[in-house]
Amino acid sequence: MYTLPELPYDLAALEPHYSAKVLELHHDKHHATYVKGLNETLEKLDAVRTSGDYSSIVGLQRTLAFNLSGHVLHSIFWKNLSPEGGGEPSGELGDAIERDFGSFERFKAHLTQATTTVQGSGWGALAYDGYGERLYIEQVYDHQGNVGQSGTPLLVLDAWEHAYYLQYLNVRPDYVNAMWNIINWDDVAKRYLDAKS
Ligand code: MN3
Repeated sequence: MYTLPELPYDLAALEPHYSAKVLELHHDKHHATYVKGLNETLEKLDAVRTSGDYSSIVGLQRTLAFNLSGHVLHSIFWKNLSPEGGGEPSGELGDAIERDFGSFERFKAHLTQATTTVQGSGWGALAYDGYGERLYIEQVYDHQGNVGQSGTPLLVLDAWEHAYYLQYLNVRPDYVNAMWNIINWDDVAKRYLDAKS
């Protein structure tokens, strides 16, 4: 059984950049729905294996990928944010961003654009490719589309309307620009070092 993780800060901790009401709905309703859907899908797949009737397999595999990826992305997203966040990464992560994107400013512009221009619902993400041993940016459709198989997500930005509409209305760029003030670079750097090793 998968469970909904607790937020690592109070609901109002990310204000004014991310409102308590949006955070509450996003975590307690949306993320919780993916966890519930994930557990239900695993139960259904268990029943399929027991019965030997695989007629529903295609839909269930898609639903599994959607809910599992949704759960993983949101679990990372909450920890990628902090009331003490913002600024720029230093150390090995800062060096790798300069190496693979040219500069922090170019990386920031690229990830901002990838997140704000997602068609429909999706995410922008900084990921580490363990095969090429380098960082790259993903533009994710829904929770699981348009991604390579080798990427470990390090920093993820939710571009679904439920992530910002109540606070930023239709202006997705304002939401993405505000998020840079609360990025927890210590968490991103830890994920980078873990992914490398
Ligand atoms: Mn979301």
